[in-house]
Amino acid sequence: MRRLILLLLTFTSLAYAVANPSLLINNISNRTTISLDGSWQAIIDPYETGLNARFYLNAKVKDKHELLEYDFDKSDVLNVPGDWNLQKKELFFYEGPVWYKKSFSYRKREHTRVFIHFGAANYYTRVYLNGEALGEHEGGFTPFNFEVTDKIHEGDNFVVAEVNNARRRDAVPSVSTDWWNYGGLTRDVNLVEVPESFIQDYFVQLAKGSSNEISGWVQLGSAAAQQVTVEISEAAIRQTVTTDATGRAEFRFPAKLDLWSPDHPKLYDVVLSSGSDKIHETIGFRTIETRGTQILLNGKPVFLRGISLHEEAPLSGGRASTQKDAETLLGWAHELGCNFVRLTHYPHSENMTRLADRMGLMVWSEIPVYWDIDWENPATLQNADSQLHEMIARDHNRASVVFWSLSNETPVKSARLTFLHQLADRARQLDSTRLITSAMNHVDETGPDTRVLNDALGEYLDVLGLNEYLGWYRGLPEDADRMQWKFGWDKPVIVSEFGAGAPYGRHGASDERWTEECQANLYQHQIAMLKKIPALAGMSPWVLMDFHSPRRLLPGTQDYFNRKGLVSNHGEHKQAFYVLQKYYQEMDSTK
Ligand code: GCB
Repeated sequence: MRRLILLLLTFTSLAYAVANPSLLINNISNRTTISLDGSWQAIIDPYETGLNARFYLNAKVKDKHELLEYDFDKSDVLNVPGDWNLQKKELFFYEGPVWYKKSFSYRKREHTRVFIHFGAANYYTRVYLNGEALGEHEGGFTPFNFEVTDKIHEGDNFVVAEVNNARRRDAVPSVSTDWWNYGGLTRDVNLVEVPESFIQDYFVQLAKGSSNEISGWVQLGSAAAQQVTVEISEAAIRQTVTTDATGRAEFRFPAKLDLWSPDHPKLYDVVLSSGSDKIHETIGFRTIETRGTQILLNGKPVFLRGISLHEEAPLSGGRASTQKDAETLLGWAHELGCNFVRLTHYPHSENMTRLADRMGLMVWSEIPVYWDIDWENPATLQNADSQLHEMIARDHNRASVVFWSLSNETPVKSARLTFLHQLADRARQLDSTRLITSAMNHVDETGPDTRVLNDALGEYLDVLGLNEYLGWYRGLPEDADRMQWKFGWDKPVIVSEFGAGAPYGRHGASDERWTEECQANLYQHQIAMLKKIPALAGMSPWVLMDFHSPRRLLPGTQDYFNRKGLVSNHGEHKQAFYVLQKYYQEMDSTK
């Protein structure tokens, strides 16, 4: 009897066991891919019927008596990549599962492994190929892939993905955010073909603390001892290493390189080859470190002239996904005079970080540990950890990325400190070359005109991010004139947010809330205040462009938009844009 129970238990747990994605393949855009973007049939499933009804089988009725209560081929379509909210009026507020199906034809190739790769899907995704479960993924902004070599058919295939953006208390982010919960297959979906033994990932960066030595590692997609060559012909570098039995090799070698910086965003063609696999990558080399309250780029102090932005599509709205979206957003940052962008509050698409590499913009990249989350839940920590891992894995060769940010405006309590401490350790273990930061907003009011940032989290960070809304949520813009700031650590400070809301074209007196004049006035007083903070190493005001938010309800003014943009969602530039631009341009010319 006991054996039977044990057997049953094992069987049940196997039946429900869900596979995690395979190890992430780096640099999809330079591999052989077959795009699965375009129209996907979609079933909106508000009562979560699909799993029990086995939608993933994509069944068809075979005779007239058969009962089947779904049919992908008679269902409406959604475009991929894209959120569903802005594609169909009735989905604007929808939060729940949507089942996507795409049929495609495939020609098998010998000695080739195949993976299905998702740039991102918000939030929780289960994937099936030809009716067979591939696995699940949690987290709305990072890539994942599953190997399908043994499951893909010659000829006709179909892939089904159930994407569910229902908010959950234990999720990351949790139930409340000040941005739209866009659901769907929001980034590209591709089949990726690689040789049997292939270069799955690599880290090719300047060694920590050195500007003339490259150090890093390469990981093959199979456990094999094999030679890998790293070549940067423009710098006369050719190094060969041999992987160990797990397919991994580490290396360190001298390199004479022209360093990457905003003024000179030099990128090299780096070629990695092993057996029949060969992959090109563009990598810039730079150092980033701190000394007291300074941030040093390539050994020299740099002030980060930044702006925060959401990944919202300019003009059309919705989740941004195209190269053109990235060009417009970062183009505005460039026009502002920025050398830095804070990509809030989740990892943006790879288009953004690759473009930032080319444009010479330093990047703050962040995971959506936002406001209050379920700090004491080990599954929540595990989830945040895997999102951190995926963010770093995707972008760890980008010169532009100088900060990994762990969190935004999290409440001060001990469970949160333990949680974030573990993430800080983890980030450093995954990448020791970049700086670790977080945006904090808990300050002590030690007097009417004095504020102290003393959040214990500062201990674990390299750079202190401070969000302060003096003059908007509290007090008047003029209060900034008297405000004195102190910090609990001798570390660089970035004022990672300040701002005020104004719909474009609303004019009035500078003390009238919601006018462009009021927003511009607040920027003037903030800039004057920030200039007086000796530890200030940079800033990224809130925010580049107006963005959709379910928390911004004032009719005629907000209409579900956070209006703190310097640019409207139609691209019009508000007065405050020019206030900040003038400050950044003057600063740039005097540096
Ligand atoms: C914040 C948050 C950001 C909000 C912003 C606001 O402090 O970090 O996500 O959108 O304030 O507009 O209130």
